[in-house]
Amino acid sequence: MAKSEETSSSSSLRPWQSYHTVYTNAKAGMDGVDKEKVQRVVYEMSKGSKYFENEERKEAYMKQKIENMRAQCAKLKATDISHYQRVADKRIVELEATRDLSRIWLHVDMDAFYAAVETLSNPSLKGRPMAVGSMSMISTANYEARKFGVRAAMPGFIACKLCPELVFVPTDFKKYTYYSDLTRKVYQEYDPNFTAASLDEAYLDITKVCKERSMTGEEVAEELRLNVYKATGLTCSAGVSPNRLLAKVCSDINKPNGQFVLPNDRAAIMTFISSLPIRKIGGIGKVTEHILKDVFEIKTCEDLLQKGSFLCALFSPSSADFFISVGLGLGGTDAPQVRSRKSMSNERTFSATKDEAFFYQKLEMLSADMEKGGLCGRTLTLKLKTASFEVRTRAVTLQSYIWSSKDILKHASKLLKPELPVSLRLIELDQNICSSSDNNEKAAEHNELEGNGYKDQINENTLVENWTKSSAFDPHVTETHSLEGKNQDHSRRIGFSDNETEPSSSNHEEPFIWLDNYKCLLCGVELPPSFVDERQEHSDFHLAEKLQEEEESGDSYKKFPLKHRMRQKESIVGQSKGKKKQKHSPSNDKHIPIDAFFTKTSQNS
Ligand code: DCP
Ligand code: MG
Repeated sequence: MAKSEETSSSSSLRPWQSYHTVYTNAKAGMDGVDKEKVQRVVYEMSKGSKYFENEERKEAYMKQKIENMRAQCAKLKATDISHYQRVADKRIVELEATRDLSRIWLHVDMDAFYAAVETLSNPSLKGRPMAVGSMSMISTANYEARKFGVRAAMPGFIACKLCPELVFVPTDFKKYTYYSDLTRKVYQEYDPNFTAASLDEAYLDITKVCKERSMTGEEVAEELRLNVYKATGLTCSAGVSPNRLLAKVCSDINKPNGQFVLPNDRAAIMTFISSLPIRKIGGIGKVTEHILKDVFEIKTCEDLLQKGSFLCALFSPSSADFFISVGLGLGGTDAPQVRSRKSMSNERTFSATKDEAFFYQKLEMLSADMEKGGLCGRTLTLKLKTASFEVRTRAVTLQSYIWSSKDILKHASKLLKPELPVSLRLIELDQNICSSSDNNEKAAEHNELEGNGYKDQINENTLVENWTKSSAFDPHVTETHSLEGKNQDHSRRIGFSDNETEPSSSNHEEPFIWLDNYKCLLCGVELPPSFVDERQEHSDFHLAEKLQEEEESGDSYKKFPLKHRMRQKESIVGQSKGKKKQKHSPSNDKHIPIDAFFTKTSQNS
C-alpha cells in the first residue's frame, strides 16, 4: 500500500515519473509509445507554470485524501470489517439478481473522428502524423501521430515537441456535424431509438434487429460498420455486449476499424472483467483510479468485488453500488425488471418537431400517466432527446412530495421552458422517491444522467465528491476537483421559489461552464460529457487562468486584458513556426490559448 522507499528515491531522480496528467494516459493506438519519454517532455514543458502548480496542488490534495482514507481503513475493527463484508455480500446478491442477459447492445465509435474527416477532404494528409486543433489545444490526433504520444486534449506546442513533423489542421465543426449526421442515419436503421453520446459515438440496442434478421451481434456490427463506411468513407469500431457499460469498453479493444464481441454469458463476462483494469471503465478516471489503487490495492474490476467490504465501509452507498456492479460486469440494459421500483418514468417518442404546444400536450399526458402510476416523489427529472439525438436531462428536487398530475405538470413545464425553442423527438418524465438523506445519491444519479443519459456512466467527480463529504478537505483544492461535477450538476437548474430546493451538494456560487453540457462557455472548446478527464483538465486550465490573473493583479501588465495577451502569444507561436494565422470560427475568436497557462512563473522558458 505505502510507496516503497525505492520508488520515492527514483521519483526524486526522475520526477516526471510521478507526474501524471491526462496527456500521459494512453488512448487507442498508443500501446507502443515510450511513456516515460512522453511523461518527461510533458513534465519539462509544464514545470514552473501555473498549470503545473495546480497539478501539484491536486496531487497534494489527492495524497491527503488517500492518507485520510488509509487512516479510516486502519480504524476499522475486525467486527466492522465483517459487518461491511455482510453488507457487500448482500449487495452482490441483490445486484447479481438484476443481471439481464437478454439484450444485445452495440457501442460504435468513429476512428480518429475529426482527423479522419479532415483527411477525407485533404487526402494529402494520409499517412502523415497530423492533429486537429491548434498550438493551444489538440482535439484529436490520427493514429500516425499517436505513435509519438500525441493525443487529444494535449496542448499543441507539447505535441510539436513530441513529434516535430506534426501537421496541424484547424477544427471545422460544421464538417464533423455533417459526417456525424450521415453516421446517425445508418444507426437509425438498426435502432431507431439509438442514443448518441457525442458526435462520433452512439449506443444501439440491436436485440430486435438481431432477432428479426436472424443475425448475431457480430454480424450486425460488421454490417453496420460497412454501411457507415459506405455512407461516409470513414471507419469506425464497435463493441457488442449485453450491456452498455461493457459495450463501450469493447469498442475500444480492436481500434481502429475493428470490433469485439462479448457474448451474453455470465462466465464469459466474469472472465473478461477479471483482468480488466479499472481505468477502462467509463467513470473511473485518474483520481478514482489512484484512490482505489493506493488505498485498497484495487487494480482490476475483479478486485472491486474482493474489496467490497472496504468499499461499502468507506464510500457512499451509491458509489459502493457502482463499484460492485462494475466488479460484476453489470451495466445499463434498460430492461424493465432491472430497475427497482424507486422511480417511475414515462416517455413519448415522436418525429422531430419544434411545436411547443405539442410538447406541453405530451407533458400533460405524461403527468397524467404518472398520477395513475400512484407514486409520490420529490425529484422530478425531464429528459429530452433533440432532433440531433443529443440527450438533455433537467431535474428539480422539491421540498415536499408531489403526486398529482397538476403538480407534476407544473414542475415539468418549468423544467421545459428554458429549453425552448428546441426541436425534439423524445420527452421523458421520471419521478424518484427520495428522502432528504438521499440527496447525495440523487445528485450522483443526476450527474450520471447529465453525463450521457445513462446511469452506468457515472461521473468520476461525483464519486469523489460523495466521498469527500465525509472527510476534512482543503476547500481551495476541492474547488479544483469538483468544478466540473458542480457544473454538470447544476447547469440549467432553474431558480425555483416556494417549496423548491436543490440537492444539498450544490454550490450556488460556482458558475457552470459547459453550455448544453458540451461546449465550454469560457472559450468555446467542445468536449463531450464522456471525456471526464479531459473536461477536468480543461476546467483546470481555466482555474489556472484565474490564478494567473490574481497573481498579476496590480501589475502594469494587467492593463492589457488577459485574452488579448493570450492572443498575442498565440500569434507569436504561429509566427515563429512560420505558419499562417489560422482563420478563426466565431467560437475560436473567444478561444483562450491554453499555452498561456504554461507561462513560467519563476523563470522564463
Ligand atoms: N475530441 C475533442 N477533445 C478531446 C477529445 C475528443 O475535441 N479532448 C473530439 C475529437 C475527436 C472526437 O471528439 O475526433 C471523438 O473523440 P474520441 O475520443 O472518440 O477520439 P477519436 O475519434 O479522435 O479517436 P478514437 O476514437 O479512434 O480513439
Ligand atoms: Mg472516436
